[in-house]
Amino acid sequence: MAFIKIPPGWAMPERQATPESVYLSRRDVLKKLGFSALGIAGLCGAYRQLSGPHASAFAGPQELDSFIPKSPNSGLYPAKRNPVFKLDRPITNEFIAAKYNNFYEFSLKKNVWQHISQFQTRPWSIEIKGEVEKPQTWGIDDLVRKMPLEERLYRHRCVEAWSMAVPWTGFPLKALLEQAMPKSSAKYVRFVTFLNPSVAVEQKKAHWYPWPYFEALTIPEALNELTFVATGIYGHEMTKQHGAPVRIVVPWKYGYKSIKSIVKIELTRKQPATFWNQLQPQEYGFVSNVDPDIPHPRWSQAKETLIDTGEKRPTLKYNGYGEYVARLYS
Ligand SMILES: Nc1nc2c(c(=O)[nH]1)N[C@H]1C(S)=C(S)[C@@H](COP(=O)(O)O)O[C@H]1N2
Ligand SMILES: [Mo]
Repeated sequence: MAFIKIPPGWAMPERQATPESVYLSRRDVLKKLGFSALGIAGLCGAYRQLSGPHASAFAGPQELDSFIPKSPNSGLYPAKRNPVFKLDRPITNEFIAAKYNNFYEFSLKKNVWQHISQFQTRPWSIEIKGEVEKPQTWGIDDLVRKMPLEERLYRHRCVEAWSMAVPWTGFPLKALLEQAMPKSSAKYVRFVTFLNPSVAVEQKKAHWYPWPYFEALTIPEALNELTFVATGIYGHEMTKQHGAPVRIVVPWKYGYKSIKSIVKIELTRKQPATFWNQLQPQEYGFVSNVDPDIPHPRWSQAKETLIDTGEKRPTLKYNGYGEYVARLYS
């Protein structure tokens, strides 16, 4: 298998940017959105409708707990933050990120959080197979205990032109693939989400989609140091709506490449089909790198809206991760 040279993290331009080390509190967000001190007092415990890209309602810490699956590994979070990965913007408010999701298995709208209460993420296993010397299956909790967890701050850019910036906890995909010993014949990595239509109701209702959700990367993309297997978010275990118990995070590509709640990883010789590319190839490619200069056929990609503050920002080529990945595409 081709092991590739990885440029040092300090080569990243965001390194100069102001670090944001604390998560915005609900109060800070309310302030940013223009609510007065009086308004904040009046809002205590209440839900507030927001327009535009904002979450339909704020979650509170207690409600958030209901989104976090019970597991024997909760003591491993928060993991130590890897200081290499800096942001050029504040971390997105956690409570808003919990109520503004794409997870089509549960809802075709952003209100995924209202459809996940029956979703069980234990027991859960992940299988690795295909072009590897050591195909194997791990139980999620054995896997998490085995891998060295770290926290990373990444930007996330959805193809729909909204974005967030969140602390993920997990480990590089490369470390996981190495356990299975890829053969030199492996050229691609395919990922598959669970299938359980009785719980994930859109897997039954939205019958025109080819469930279960599937995605793929090339081997050099999969081995890039940015490509992350996330088992946690915001310093605790992964919430159901963000893809519990384990998802992939590919921060220089549009969000649909970052597949949630995976059960299978398969190394292949040929380029695998991917969910959105198979459905609408004229709108969604296999590669799907974030690029402000290539408009979606139905909208511009030049700007993006931050989901908590509503701020608009220019979109960065490779979502700002060109130092790590541009050479993969030259
Ligand atoms: N299994 C699965 N994974 C998925 C999706 C999905 O519908 N199903 N949506 C994708 C899209 S379009 C985006 S933008 C991100 C959203 O991640 P978030 O809800 O954690 O912000 O998940 C991606 N992973
Ligand atoms: Mo997305």
